[in-house]
Amino acid sequence: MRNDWGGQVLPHPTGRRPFIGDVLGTDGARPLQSTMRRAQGLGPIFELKVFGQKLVFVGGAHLAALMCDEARFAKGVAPAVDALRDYVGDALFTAYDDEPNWRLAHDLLLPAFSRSAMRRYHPVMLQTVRELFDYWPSTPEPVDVARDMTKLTLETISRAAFSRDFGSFENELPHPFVAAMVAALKAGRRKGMLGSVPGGGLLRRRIDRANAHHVTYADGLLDDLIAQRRAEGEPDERDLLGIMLGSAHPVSGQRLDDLNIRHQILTFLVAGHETTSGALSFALYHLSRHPEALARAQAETDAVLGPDPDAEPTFEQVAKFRYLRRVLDESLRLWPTVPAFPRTPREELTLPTGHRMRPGDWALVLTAMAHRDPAVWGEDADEFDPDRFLPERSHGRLPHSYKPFGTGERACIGRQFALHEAVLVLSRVLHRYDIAGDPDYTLQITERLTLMPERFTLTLRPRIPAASAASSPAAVAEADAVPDDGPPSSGGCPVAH
Ligand code: MNH
Repeated sequence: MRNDWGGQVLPHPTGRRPFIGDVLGTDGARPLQSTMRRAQGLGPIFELKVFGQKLVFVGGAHLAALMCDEARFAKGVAPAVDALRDYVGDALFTAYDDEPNWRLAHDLLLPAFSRSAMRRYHPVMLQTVRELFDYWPSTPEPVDVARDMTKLTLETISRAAFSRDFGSFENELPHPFVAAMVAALKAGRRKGMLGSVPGGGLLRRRIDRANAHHVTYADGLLDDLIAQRRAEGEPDERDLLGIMLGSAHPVSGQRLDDLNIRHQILTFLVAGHETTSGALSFALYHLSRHPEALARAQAETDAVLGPDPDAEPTFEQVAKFRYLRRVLDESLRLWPTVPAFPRTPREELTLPTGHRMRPGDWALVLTAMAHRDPAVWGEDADEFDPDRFLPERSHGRLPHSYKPFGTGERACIGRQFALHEAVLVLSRVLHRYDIAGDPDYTLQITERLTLMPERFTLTLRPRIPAASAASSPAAVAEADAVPDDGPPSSGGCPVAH
C-alpha cells in the first residue's frame, strides 16, 4: 500500500534524521514498547519514519474508535502482514479485503468457530490441561509460565486443527515442525522490516535461501497430511482440516483448494497459540500481583467446581466463571497480545485532527495505547481492575474502545476458541494450585509476533479447594445468574464488533 498521506507530516518524536528518519531511538528488539514511550505527548495520531517507510499510529481511544467504523474504514494490510503472504498466501489473516478466498474461507469456517462449535473442542482442551498437570513438577519449584502456556495452547490448537500431537509435554525442544514454522515466520518478519532499507532486495533473497529448507519441510508435512486425509475418503468433521476438506459453500458450491487449506492450517497454528498463551500468562502475572483478585478468582473456581481438585468444568460451566472472564478481559486490555491492527479508509476523508486520509493510506490502531487512554478508562487506566468489565461499569463506555480481537468482519475468528480455552485453563489451574510469583520479578515483555511476559515464573503448591461454596456466597450468586446455555450476551454473531 502506498501510505504517503499526500505528503502530510504527522507529529513525530524529536531527533528525526535525513535518510534514516526516526530509526535511532527505536529498540529493534522491543519496537512496540519503545514506540509507546516515544509517543508520549504526540497526541492521538503520530508517525515514525523508518528509512522510506512511513508508519502511522493511532493511540487515542476516540480516533481509534472512529477507525473501527466499518462504513468508513476497512482492514489495511501493513508491511509486517504483507511479508507473511510469502508463507501463508491469501489465508484468512493475510488476505486482502477484496480477495475472493477471504470471503470463501470466512463463510466456510465461521460455523467451525461459533460458540456452540466449542463443544467439540472442549474435551481436547480438558485433555491438554491434564497433560500440563502431569508435566508440572510435583514439588514446589518455579515453572516458566510463558513456556508452559505455549506448550499447552500449541497442543490444543494442533489437535483441534488437524488432530496432530506435537509432543510438547514430552520434549524440552519444540517439535521440528514447530521449529521450522517459527523460523519461517521470523524470516518473514525480518523481510517485512527490510521494505525500504537500501539493499533490501538482496538481503531478502538471502533470507529466502537460508530459510528454504524450513519452508519445504513444514509445507511438505502439511501437504502429506492433507493428501492422506483426502485418500481416506469422505472427510468427517473431526477437526478444522476435516471441515475444510468436506465443506462447500452453501450458495456457490465452491471449495477451498489444497494449497489454500495448507495456508489456513498454518495460519490457525500461528494465530491460535502464542496469542492465547500470552493472554493466559499475563492473566497469571496480574493475579500473582493482586492477592485480593486471586482470592476472588479462586473462590469462584470453588463455587463452580466444588471441593475436588481434580474436578473438570463441563462445557456449560465454563460460561459461569464470570470473574475469571473479567480477569482475562482486563489482562487483554492492559497488554493486548496482538497490540495493533491496520485500518485504511474506504474513501478519502478528513480526520478530526485535520489530517486527510485517502484509500491506500493506512494507520495502525495501537490498542496497547488506546486501551489505556484516560479519557475512556479514567486516571487509573494503568491499574489492573477486572471489575471495570462489570456490566454496570461497562455501560455507557465509548463503543469500540476495547478491541483486543480487532474489529468488524476481519476481527478474530478464533475469539470464542481463545476465550473458552483461556477461561477453562485458568479455572483448572487456580482451583488446583496456589500460585506465587517471585516478589523480585519486574514485568518484562518480549515482542515476538505477539507480546509475552519474559522470564516470569510461578511456584505452584497443591491447593485444597474450599469445602463449602458457602465460603463465597458472592461467587455462587454470580455463577448461578448465568443460564446453562452460556453467558447472557452469547446470542447473535460470534464475532466481536
Ligand atoms: Mn486471532 C485475527 C487477536 C486467538 C485466528 N486475531 C485477529 C485479529 C486480532 C486477533 C487483533 C485482527 C488482526 C487484524 O485486523 O489485522 N487472536 C487474537 C488474540 C487471541 C487470538 C488476542 C487470543 C487471546 N486467533 C486466535 C485463535 C485463532 C485465531 C485461537 C484460531 C484458532 N485471528 C485468527 C484468524 C484471524 C485473526 C484466522 C484473521 C481473521 C480474518 O481476517 O478473517
